[in-house]
Amino acid sequence: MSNYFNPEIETMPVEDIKKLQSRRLVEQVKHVYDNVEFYRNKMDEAGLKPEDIHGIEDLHKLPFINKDDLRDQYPYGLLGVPLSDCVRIQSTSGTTGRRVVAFYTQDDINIWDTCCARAIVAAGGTKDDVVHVCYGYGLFTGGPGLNGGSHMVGSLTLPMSSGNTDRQIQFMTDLGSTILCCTPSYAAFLGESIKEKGVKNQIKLKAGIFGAEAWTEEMRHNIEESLGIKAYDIYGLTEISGPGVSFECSEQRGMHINEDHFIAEIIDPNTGEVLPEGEKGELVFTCITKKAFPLLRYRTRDICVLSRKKCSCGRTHIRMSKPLGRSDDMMVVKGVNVFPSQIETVLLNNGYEANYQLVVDRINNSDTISCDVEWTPENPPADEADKAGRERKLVSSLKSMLGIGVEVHLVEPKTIPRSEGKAVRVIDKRNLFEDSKIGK
Ligand code: DLL
Repeated sequence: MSNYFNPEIETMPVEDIKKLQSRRLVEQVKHVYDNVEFYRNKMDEAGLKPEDIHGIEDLHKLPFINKDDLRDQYPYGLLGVPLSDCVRIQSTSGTTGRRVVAFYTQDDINIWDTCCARAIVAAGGTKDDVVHVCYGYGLFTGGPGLNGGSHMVGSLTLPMSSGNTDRQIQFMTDLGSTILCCTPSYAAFLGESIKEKGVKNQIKLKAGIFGAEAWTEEMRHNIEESLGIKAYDIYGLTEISGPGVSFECSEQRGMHINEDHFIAEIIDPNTGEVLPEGEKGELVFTCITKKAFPLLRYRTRDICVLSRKKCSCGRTHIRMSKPLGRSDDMMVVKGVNVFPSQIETVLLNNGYEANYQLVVDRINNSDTISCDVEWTPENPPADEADKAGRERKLVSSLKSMLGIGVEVHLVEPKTIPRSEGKAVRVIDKRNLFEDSKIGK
């Protein structure tokens, strides 16, 4: 039985993939030049016309786009089709200017579902499987993406969404879920809960597709042990469609990028110079088929390595390592993208200064985030009750900004450690990023 969803594409000779990419890139550049004023202006500024792009060898001539551009163009500035041709939006977390709203035509959704279907089939999924999706549904891309992929494969799809662990386990045992899709930290938590309930012998899971946050090989091993499955990584980002931009095959040595839809580059995050294959740098994606939200040379800020080394699974699409870090200060906490600047905004809006320290940890497979904030010397709390009241107010403002609970402690001025005069803003104790294992 084939473990490819689109065998002819997934195993296409590399030269043919490059030709396909070139053809699609030329069409896409014309599409954005004709339909998106933002791109037209950027290309005009760079003295570029669509005719100057003949194929992937000319990709480096196009300007980069980054998260600030998305913010400036929010909400409709990057639309490549009339709004009436769009059928869906998805969005990242965050209620500040960091929010990204991505638009999809029905064809764009089909492309996204296909990418996720490839990931499910690579993990051994068939129409006879029961795919249990407990990524969040709604604006987050995790639930809808794997849901759509599972439909395409023809599997029975359980749209569980996140939370309510007892119910998850109940459905898992009653309906015989065979493939689990969720964040790796939730998978680890489910593994423990199943053990505590003593129902492991009633679980039929064989594989899991886990992503949206960094996880280590050690965590993979623990999840595989506790759930008795093979655990596969999946990567993606809202801006580029969602999960399924790349996915792991049974070799578990990097994630194959769906190169018929996305061109990947690695650049030096400081200079923007394109780096040769095998070097570590910032991952940049160009969407060559999506029409509603067609990002070209989008800087992901994820630090990765690419490899074209032959993969014994037979797939020819280039592989990316797990993200090895970020070139900005974004953290993924409880599956939510968090920027320290969002926390700063809340503090400033509440009359504090930016003297704070975030401590992020992972305890019993669940992320925790706490924030020490110095009160200002002019406005110390009157007593313990006043202090507790102010902390509660900050907790609630942070919750509405980030969508997750942050523990807040008000502390005396000048008690947060400074390094070279600056407060050390973030201590991430989770140690999530490992060295690249790709191609080794
Ligand atoms: O996290 C999409 C997704 C959903 C991927 C479900 C996989 C599974 P965003 O919320 O836009 O989209 O966050 C994207 O999350 O730039 C990475 O920094 C991080 N990330 C995503 N997948 C992985 C992974 C979704 N497998 C940001 N390993 C990306 C490490 C990941 N980090």
